[in-house]
Amino acid sequence: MQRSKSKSAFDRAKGLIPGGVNSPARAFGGVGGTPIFIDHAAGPYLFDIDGNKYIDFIGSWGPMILGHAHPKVVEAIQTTAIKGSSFGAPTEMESQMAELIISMVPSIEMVRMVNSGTEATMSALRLARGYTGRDLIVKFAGCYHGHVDSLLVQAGSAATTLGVPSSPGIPKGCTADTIVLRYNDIEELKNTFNKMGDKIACVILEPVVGNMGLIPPSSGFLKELRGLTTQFGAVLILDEVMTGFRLSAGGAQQLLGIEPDLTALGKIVGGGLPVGAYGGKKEIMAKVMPSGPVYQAGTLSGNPLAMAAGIVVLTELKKNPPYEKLEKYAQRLEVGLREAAYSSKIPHVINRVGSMWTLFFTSTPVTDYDSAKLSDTKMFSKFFWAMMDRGVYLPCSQFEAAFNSITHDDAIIDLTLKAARDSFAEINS
Ligand code: KE4
Repeated sequence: MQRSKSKSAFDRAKGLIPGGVNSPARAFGGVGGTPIFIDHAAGPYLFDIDGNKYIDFIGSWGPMILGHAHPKVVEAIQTTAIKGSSFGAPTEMESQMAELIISMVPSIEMVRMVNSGTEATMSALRLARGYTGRDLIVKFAGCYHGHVDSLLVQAGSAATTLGVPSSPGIPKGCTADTIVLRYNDIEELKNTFNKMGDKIACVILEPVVGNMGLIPPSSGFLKELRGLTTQFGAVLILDEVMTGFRLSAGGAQQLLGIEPDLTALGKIVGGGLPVGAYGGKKEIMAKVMPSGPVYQAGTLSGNPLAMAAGIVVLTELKKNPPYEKLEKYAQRLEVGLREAAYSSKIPHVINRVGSMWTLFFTSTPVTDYDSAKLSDTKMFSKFFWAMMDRGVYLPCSQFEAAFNSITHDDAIIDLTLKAARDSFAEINS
């Protein structure tokens, strides 16, 4: 495949935008080469500016569960836009969106719209600290919750694994109250709570991880976490920016039977427009300004266009739940990928929950960040480009999850498996 137009577009962009992209995840840093520049998309397909067509397994990193350019979403945005795009004043669409979210996510009794997943998690953290009057927060190494200062940390050397900033520009003070633990490590969790549970404001985690590649919670981990947070009066925040409305209509929490105190949402809730949300128990949400003292605001929060797109998508997911179909097709893909990798004698692990999955190039089970990092990223990159050249666009990093949409049907799965068989053979030659 020739991609000369993307190459020159990238050269142009690099002189204008840091790294040529408006988000690092798109820069192909994990696989090398030039990112493709997109002209348009439809259903399961992306079309780049060189006229190449790809089966898309990124789906805008999660939002496109109904496929790209869904007619109902397009129509909702068009008809709303002619009435004005933003007023800075309340509209009834915001209440309609709130009613939808509350009806679909059982633990959410009240919700506030924001403009990104980052804003959702940042606001939920501030609310948990304001509600409990405590400062310490717990996160897990490898989980990503957006570019929130206090969550851009790596495990520190201190015995309590207090966080140290993982980016320049973040003062030590911002992460000094962040404890970083190992995902799925129940013992470490228990020890931490027994040591300082009464000082912990909240625990935030991805209930099913997408940002280390796909990692499911081990059995008992979430239940233990719920028990400890309840016992010590800490707020349990589930970051469902990726998993919300994807793993079931009520997200990972409904699929796995865990009831958090607060939930952060994003991606699907905006139908591809910039939307985030955080919500949970009324008693906690009532602390958010102007009903309470915890400040949070946003010029474009709940804007009509984003509400229109999100309402269409959530309504569709509620009325015609696609989850059995998503499971059926994704399972077929998983089995086919295993067979293809196996017959090429390539060490691999596939982690999957519903329509989120990751093919790791490793022979070690992937259960946390350390085990994920044992993967052979060079093999991943070779596979990524072999698939690209066969018209399949995987997430451009070993440490990201792939996302199927309802348009990734049998025919698409067949095309993907054919490309995978040939790609495994190529990289193994
Ligand atoms: P945004 O601020 O990017 O809308 O959401 C941040 C966020 C929060 N929580 C979870 C679990 C997330 O996965 C994300 C964002 N996900 C990345 C993909 N790993 C978005 C891609 C990007 O940063 O460009």
